[in-house]
Amino acid sequence: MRTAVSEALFERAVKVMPGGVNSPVRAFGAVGGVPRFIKSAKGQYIYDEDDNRYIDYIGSWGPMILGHCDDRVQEAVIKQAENGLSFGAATGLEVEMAELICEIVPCVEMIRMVNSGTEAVMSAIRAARGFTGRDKVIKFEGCYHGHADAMLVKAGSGVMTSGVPDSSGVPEGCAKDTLTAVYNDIVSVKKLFEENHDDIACVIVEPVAANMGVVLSEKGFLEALRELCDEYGALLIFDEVITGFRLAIGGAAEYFGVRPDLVTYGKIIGGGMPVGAYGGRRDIMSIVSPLGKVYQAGTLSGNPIAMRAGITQLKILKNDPSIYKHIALLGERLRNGLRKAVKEAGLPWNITGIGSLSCIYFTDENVRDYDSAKTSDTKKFAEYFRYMLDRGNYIGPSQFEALFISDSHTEADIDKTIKDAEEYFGV
Ligand code: HOZ
Repeated sequence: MRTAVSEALFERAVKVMPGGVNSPVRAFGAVGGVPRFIKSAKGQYIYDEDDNRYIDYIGSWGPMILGHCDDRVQEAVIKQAENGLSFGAATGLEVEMAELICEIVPCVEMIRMVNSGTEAVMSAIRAARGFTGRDKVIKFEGCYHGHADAMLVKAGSGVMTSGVPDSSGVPEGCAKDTLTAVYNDIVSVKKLFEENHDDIACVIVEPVAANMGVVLSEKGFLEALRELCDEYGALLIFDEVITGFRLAIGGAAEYFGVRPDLVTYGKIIGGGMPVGAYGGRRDIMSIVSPLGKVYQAGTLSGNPIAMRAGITQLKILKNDPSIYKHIALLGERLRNGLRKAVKEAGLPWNITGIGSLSCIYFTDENVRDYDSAKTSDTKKFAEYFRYMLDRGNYIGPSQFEALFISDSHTEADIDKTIKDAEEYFGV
């Protein structure tokens, strides 16, 4: 595979950007080799600067549910751009987007647009603290909620491969109110509530933990969180940056039938444009400025191009439930194929996933939390990653990321990926 142009770009990049990238995982530090510099994408494929084509299993980390460059979304964005790129003033598009999300997701009665998942989480936590008058937040080890100071405690995603569980540069004061519990272990949450019962503002959780690989919430776990929050007067926040509008049109809240008080969204609602949002119960959201005393603002929030892209994709998803069936079937096909491959090769590796999200762990442990996810042999993952990449399969360059499937993927794509994996495993 040709990599000369990517290599040359990386050489220039490291001189002017930390690690040569704008987001750590992209540097391929966890897997080795040169990061591929991507030039374009269409449907299920991405193309790098050396003109290599890959089946893309990242999909911009989730938002490209329809696939890249969907004609309908592209046309809507181009048309919208003719009217201006940013106004810093109220627009009808923001109203349309808010109405659409409130209609699709019953637990969202009011919503505020921001520019990223990080910002959404940061703001939702501030609203939860303002509403409850409490400071402490419970998060789960291995869950990633963006890079706001208070969330960089035992975080997932790139933090997990950095070898440092907590980021440097976070003042002790910012992290002291962040309590960490064990994913899928309700006893660990109960204990924190008992020790801090009047002080906990909220519990924030990824309803499917998709930043330590893909770890499913076990039956009853989310329900038990709901009950504990109710018992102790704390708010339940679902971080649906990855699951929102992907697991089902109403996200994980709909899929699992558990109603959070607040929900956070990221890139998915922008159809690939930089967006985030937080929303939920009307009484809680009414505390947000200018209605209430919790301040939060942003010039680019509700940006018209991002709104247009997001509205277009969301409407397509809302009107065509077959998309969810298709991506879930392909996810199942991939997981079954990989399971068969490792079984035939006599290997004990674990394949996890749900719907269009999947992961392969190089461990024989049942992965259900941060500690078990960490037992995966990341060196083996790196070798597997490079093998698959060289054969045109672009999966996340870290053990602790999810693999995403779009509506543009086909059975033939999935079968090619399975065949490459079979070869790698020596089947
Ligand atoms: N931390 C992101 C995935 N969970 C990666 C973002 C990126 O590199 O674009």
